[in-house]
Amino acid sequence: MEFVLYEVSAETKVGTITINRPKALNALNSAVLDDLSEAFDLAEKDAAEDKVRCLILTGAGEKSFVAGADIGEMSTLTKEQGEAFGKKGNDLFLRIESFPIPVIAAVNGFALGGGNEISMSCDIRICSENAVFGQPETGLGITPGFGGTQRLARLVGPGMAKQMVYSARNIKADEAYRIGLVNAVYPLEELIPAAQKLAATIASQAPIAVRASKEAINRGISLPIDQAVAVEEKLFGSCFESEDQKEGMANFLRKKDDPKKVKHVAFQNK
Ligand code: DAK
Repeated sequence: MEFVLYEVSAETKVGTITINRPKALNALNSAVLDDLSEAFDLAEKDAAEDKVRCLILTGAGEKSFVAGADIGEMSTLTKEQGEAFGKKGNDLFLRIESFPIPVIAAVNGFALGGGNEISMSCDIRICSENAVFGQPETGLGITPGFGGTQRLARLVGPGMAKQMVYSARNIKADEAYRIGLVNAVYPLEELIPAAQKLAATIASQAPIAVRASKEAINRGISLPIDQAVAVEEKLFGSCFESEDQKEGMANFLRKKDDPKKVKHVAFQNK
């Protein structure tokens, strides 16, 4: 992969995917999208083998997470090529959203257009103090095209999403935090350690339960509540009789009997 790095910590079972095109502020061209797709293939294989339980997605350098789709490449696209480019991005972003394990976006600078959109396809966003978010597309004569109109409205509400999209105005980290676009803001040098800590905490919970929780939230969010709780019921039920469920609950009961019996449960993903 020319533009993407993929690393795994065997100790914490956390994988990190880094978009590595800093000279162009990690803008997404077709080659980057292809490399990202390959990195997620590797991560999916590792997740199936229980080598990775949580992923971090970040950008190389200290200035930018992703400064959007590559404007140079887009400027010369025909309608057919534009459609193919859009499909490549949308397929990838949908895949990240429904990826079997959680994905944390560690936003280390600009997250504009497709950059904000890829961060919104992740489960959780945290960012550095120098992060800048925005959907500048209306200023380029297009609408957001990688799900921005849809995911932004779901995350921050239609009023704030409309303001950001119609005005093409960027917002800084503190405002992104205030409107709920990111969960936390850190000094730049603390961002990756914080993402690793959060990812390791997630990776230490029962994997079957974490995956089922992700599926329940994702599938339920666009359903009426009666259907959404039915989805939850099924996924809740699916955790029972797993070794992790039995051990997790037995551990709690042991603790109640005798606090000295407290132990860390190393969940087996079984
Ligand atoms: N594309 C290509 N190159 C980019 C880029 C981008 N989006 N953003 C930055 N770069 C490049 C610059 O051209 C420059 O390259 P050199 O000139 O050094 O070769 C280098 O990165 C450094 O950028 P600057 O010199 O501009 O750095 P500054 O600090 O001065 O400014 C900036 C940083 C982020 C404010 C500025 O670079 C900027 O405004 N960048 C563009 C941001 C933007 O508008 N992004 C949104 C793109 S629109 C679709 C689906 C989705 C999309 C499209 C279609 N379909 C369904 C078909 C998505 C659209 C978008 O994302």
